[in-house]
Amino acid sequence: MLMEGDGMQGKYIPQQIEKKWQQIWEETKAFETHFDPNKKKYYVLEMFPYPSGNLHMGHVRNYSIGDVVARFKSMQGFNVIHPMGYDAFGMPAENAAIQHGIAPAEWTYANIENMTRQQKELGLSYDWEREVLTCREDYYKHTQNLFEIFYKRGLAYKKEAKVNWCDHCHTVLANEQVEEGKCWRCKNPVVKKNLSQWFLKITDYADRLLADLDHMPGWPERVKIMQRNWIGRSIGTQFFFHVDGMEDTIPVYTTRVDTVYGVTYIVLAPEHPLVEKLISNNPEKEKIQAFIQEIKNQNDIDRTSEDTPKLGMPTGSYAVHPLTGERVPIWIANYVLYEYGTGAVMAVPQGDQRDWDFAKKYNLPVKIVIQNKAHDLKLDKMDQAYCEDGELVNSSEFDGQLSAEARINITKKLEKMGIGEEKVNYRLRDWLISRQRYWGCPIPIINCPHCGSVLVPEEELPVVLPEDVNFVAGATSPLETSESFLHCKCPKCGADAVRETDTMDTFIDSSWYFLRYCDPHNEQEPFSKGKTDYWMPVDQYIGGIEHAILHLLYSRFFMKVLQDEGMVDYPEPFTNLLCQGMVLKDGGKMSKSVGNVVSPEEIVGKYGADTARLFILFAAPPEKDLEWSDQGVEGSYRFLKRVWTIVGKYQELGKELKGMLSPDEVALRRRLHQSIAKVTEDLDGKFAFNTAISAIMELVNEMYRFGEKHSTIEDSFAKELLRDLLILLAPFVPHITEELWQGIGAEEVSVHAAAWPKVDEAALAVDSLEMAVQINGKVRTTIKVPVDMDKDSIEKLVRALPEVQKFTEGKIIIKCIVIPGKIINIVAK
Ligand code: ANZ
Ligand code: ZN
Repeated sequence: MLMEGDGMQGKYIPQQIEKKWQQIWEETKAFETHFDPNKKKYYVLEMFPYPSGNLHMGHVRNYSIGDVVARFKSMQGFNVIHPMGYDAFGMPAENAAIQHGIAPAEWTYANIENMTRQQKELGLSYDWEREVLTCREDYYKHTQNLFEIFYKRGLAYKKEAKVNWCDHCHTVLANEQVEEGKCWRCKNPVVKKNLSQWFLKITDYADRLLADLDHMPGWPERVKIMQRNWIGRSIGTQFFFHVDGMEDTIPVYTTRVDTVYGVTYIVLAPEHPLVEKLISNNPEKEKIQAFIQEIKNQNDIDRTSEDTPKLGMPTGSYAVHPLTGERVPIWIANYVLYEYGTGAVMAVPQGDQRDWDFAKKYNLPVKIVIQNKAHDLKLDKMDQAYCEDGELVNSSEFDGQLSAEARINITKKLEKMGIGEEKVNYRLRDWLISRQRYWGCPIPIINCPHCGSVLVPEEELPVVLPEDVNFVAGATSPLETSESFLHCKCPKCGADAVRETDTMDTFIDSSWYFLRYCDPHNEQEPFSKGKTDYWMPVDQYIGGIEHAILHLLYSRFFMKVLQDEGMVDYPEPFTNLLCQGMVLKDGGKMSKSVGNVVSPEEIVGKYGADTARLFILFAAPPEKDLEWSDQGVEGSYRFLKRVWTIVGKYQELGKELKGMLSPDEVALRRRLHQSIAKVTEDLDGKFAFNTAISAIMELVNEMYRFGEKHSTIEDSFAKELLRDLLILLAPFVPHITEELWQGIGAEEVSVHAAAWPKVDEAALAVDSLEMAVQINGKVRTTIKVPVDMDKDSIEKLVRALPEVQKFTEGKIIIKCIVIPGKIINIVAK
């Protein structure tokens, strides 16, 4: 017996063959792709990494998945584009500069070099000719170009606003980058600051971003749900209350105007501009002002969370209910946000839990206006709000109406009175893109004392990042310290002016990189339409779920704007999206702080890239979390050694030339074609890599069994078997298959240039024969069974036949004798 890992080709030493093939692939430009409108394209893309310094297992998983898809599609005959690049602007580079005095560019390029080497050592089939680095002038020049397009379309504007500020990162953040009140990057609490900042008008696209989600069957449902919730469209009614004894009105927004007769007070956000006026005659004025200050320091998430204690104070003023004429008190409370709706709500304790809690705490009245027959709501029996729809009571002429029709009718009435209308509201806010940091794309704006904000003329782009800056932790934007950068002339009037010193959110860089890959060397424009018309949209995008509402929403927004600009022909960038699961160790996420990190370099060094890839693809379906297992890695390594050995062995066995297959060979060929069918089905859009790999493992086991029984095999079949086995394995383990391919005498120089095998339906067919079934001496029926079926299985089938059950009803089967190939004899009494 041969030892596993040995073969007629010598020992399996992955470190040697992997290096060798990586070099050959690079020299022969094996994965370069070319624009060719005559060929059907396939665009597979993995989210490009931030150059933090080293690949982690999450990267390896991401890239391995993409690489299988790319190689598989390419063997299926598609013109595959599979690019890679780096999301290279960002804070860690700048922090390195502050802490260690290394220039951000130097730090970044060194990391990119190291990570690219690690990627190459994984044998990934990237077209490196298309590499995109967002921090390079040849890229950010076009990012600036796109900003100018947004600006000219009225989609970029500067506004003073209360914004999210991270004191640790020393910059502002977009709403999408605040997670549970904390900075998404450093987890420090976010505070509010009033600053003049640049925004992109993503809210103009809220309805399209929402509506198109309904036509994206290739996206996971949970990502679409997250985006829907983030956009947060609601249909309601906006109308106003008069302030008693004043000219002022208070507009409110409600989705439950059917509850309007249950309003017992009004609540304003502490930031509401009317507050000052309403409290001006209140003797407690100073106390209220102190309270307002306190609330302003609470973040929005805390303020609206169900479990945060509701805090409030009465203003002392009253509003007049427009339908009943009743006077209701006006309060200020933490649970109303200034940025949403009108910053004021009509409070209905019966129908809203927050209002209920608040009313109970501050002894405000509760009125029942929605009744439910099944519940028979009574005030003294309720211990929480009743938030559902129902039938209106205590609601004047609307009594007896159901909530849904009452909403329409009450809105109509308010409309007639000239004080309200139906209103659609979104939770989505405009995208704040200014960052007070250095290592990002400069905003191409010049601030002129006479002309205000002026765009840098297109022909003067890029606005280059200067190098004469000071990185002082906690200082203002470092670009302000560069004299050479700061001072310039206004392009409009020629006066002395200064440049904008904020840089752009790096999520802008990543909102269009997939377009640049289609045309990476274009100096004139970000990309040519001809190129993106052919390559776009991305057919398969692969990345982590953490980008569900950041990068994935921003990129969709960009595509739509560029479509309106006539630069692209598609409304959506990514047709299919796969969100891979996490890589865990001992049940927890691999992380430096926990100390459970397994380094890809170490695994690749010890077992080779093929083993690492195989383990990762085999251990779990791609969307599920994957538990790291050293035994699993060993198992994958052992399997590859088995493949190595069996391929060698079959080359020796394949000598016979009898021109036809023996029954055992027919059975093995059937197994081969079953495997081809299974692997093809599993890879084609399903990404069931783990079950595809098990099918190949079973085939290999079958080959071993055959090899123990026989000393020869029909030569032409041996060739087919080895060829197809290596092709099936090639997308997963590209090096070992390429090496073995050289020995089997195949026509194509590379396994990766071979065509994906077709299933031979004839090989799947199983020869069957007909057998008579005798019961107590009489032939009652016949049965068709495969030739190679064993006696026990035949007996089971026969006992289940309806005829057999009919003729043995009420009797016991004493004997069932199977004479293979002939007859089945049943004796029943
Ligand atoms: C009265 C009412 C009665 C409400 C009831 C609900 C239930 P969505 O669906 O998310 O749009 N609201 C409005 N503006 C607010 C703000 N600035 N801060 C906090 N809450 C605000 O939610 C709309 C509902 O949220 C509105 O409908 C309002 O409360 C509250 F039985 O008005 B409702
Ligand atoms: Zn931060």
